Amino acid sequence: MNYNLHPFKRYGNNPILTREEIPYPINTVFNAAACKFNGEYLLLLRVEDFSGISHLTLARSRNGYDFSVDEKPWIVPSKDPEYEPYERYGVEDPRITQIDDTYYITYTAFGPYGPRVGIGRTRDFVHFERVCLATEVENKDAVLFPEKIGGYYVMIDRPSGWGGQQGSIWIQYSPDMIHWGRAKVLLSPEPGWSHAKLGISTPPVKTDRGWLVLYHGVRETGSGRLYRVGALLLDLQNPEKIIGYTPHFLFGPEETYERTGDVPNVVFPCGAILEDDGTLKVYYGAADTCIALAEANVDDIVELCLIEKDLLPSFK
Ligand code: M1P
Repeated sequence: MNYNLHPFKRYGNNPILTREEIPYPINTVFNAAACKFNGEYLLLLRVEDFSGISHLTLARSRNGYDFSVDEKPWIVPSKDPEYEPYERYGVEDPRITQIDDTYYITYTAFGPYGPRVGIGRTRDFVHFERVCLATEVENKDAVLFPEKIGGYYVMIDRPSGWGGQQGSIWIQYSPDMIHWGRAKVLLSPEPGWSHAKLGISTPPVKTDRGWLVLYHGVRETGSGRLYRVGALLLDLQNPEKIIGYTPHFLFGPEETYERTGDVPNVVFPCGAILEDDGTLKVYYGAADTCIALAEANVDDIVELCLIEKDLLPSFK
């Protein structure tokens, strides 16, 4: 049987947001979290200012394609002494997970000691409350599962450089969203398209065949890093168990806006919305300079994870 190994279709009017659409002067806008709230599509944009520091600003849409950006930033580096030393250089790369009536936002808190995972929450996208800095430094690309599993909140993250392994994806648990532990490696870089490092891209989407997560894989080339996207399928009851995996990338930089920018050859999804008809809308930063959208049928991605399960990483 012939499978389409690259199931994503780019939106015809990409990029959907560039710095021209931000109502105040900025350098770049990229890597946006996504969710639906009160019948609207929301993007939480990573906006980098001219000093190189990032903050987060909301954009809103009725159809998921045409967005208008709020007049002012929403989440900026904290002045609270508990957070300030760790967010001094910016808040970056958010992801949103709805758990019951609360929207949790994981983000990279970046400061002089390195990146840490921050968690905050909102119920109305007006008030934002920081919950904790969930990890120590050299950790980022964190996503939360949309429900407790076995009585625990579950997070996937990417600590780097520990145990001699660079850039593996890990999983850990918390009883209260503050204290995290029982950390284990989920997936490590393998030779090939993602040999240099991995990171989870989008929060887990529940399907009847498993938790679907998109991840990015990085290849070091003679011309710099190449960021592309693959998929993982995790067991619904035991998300430490990988039940499907694409050993090849599903989506990578091809268009000029993905090939050219502040950091060339990067597609970096942080948000995915599953529509009722099975379309997965994936919002991604392109070349660390703008935001674009690609869509695929969720079953096609799940199928690709499952047909090649014989190629599951050897440690599983
Ligand atoms: O420049 C590409 C990406 O590089 C970093 O991602 P990661 O640490 O996962 O490799 C981040 O700075 C990210 O924001 C950026 O898009």
